[in-house]
Amino acid sequence: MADEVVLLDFWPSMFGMRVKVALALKGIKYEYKQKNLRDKSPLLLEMNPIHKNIPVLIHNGKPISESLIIVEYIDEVWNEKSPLLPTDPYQKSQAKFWADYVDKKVQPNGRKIWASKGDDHEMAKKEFLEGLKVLEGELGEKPYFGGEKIGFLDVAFIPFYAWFYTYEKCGNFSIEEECPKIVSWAKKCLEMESVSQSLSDSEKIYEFVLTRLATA
Ligand SMILES: N[C@@H](CCC(=O)N[C@@H](CS)C(=O)NCC(=O)O)C(=O)O
Repeated sequence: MADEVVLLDFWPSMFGMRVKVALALKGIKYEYKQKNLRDKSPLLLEMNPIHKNIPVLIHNGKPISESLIIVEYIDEVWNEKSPLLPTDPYQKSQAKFWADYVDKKVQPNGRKIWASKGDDHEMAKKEFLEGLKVLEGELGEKPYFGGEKIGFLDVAFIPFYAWFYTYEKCGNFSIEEECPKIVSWAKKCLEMESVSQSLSDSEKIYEFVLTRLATA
């Protein structure tokens, strides 16, 4: 029986983009269902009753939530093509550590850059760039965080590139000036169709943020 794969998502979500990149790298066909987060559908509430958020991957009727857990699941289920997590337990722990770092440091500060004002906004800008610089150190001279090939941390972090334009416009800074290696890494990832076709348009994300701020 063919696998039935459904993704519940909302297009600007960096978390949803992670899942799209992972599915594309593995060559998995799936049904994409755009969800309205202001008026949550019975399907979303049924599939993710705990957090009630996207993304949710539904594989043969069974839901999986939380983007990093979903990417790990995809990697385990469809492991023949483009393995993402290293098999070595220590290397695996490190990839997961840094993906968690992205969620704890990059995402909340990035959000505060557009969603806050005054001291909070300034602090977020500073901490966001500090976080990127730490990641730049982790990348070192490697082409990808995963080494010679795209890996788990690359998949976890690359969707933020689609948000860089918004952070730069709202924060009035240049990420390329501050963290040139991160931007070259992102451009290298985007050379892969699986990545470029899975990321939402940066300018549309910025328009979405402006509309959200205007209607908040
Ligand atoms: N930790 C979650 C975060 C998911 C998340 O924050 N999703 C947002 C969209 S970007 C959402 O569904 N928000 C709606 C809500 O929480 O009501 C993950 O990695 O999947």
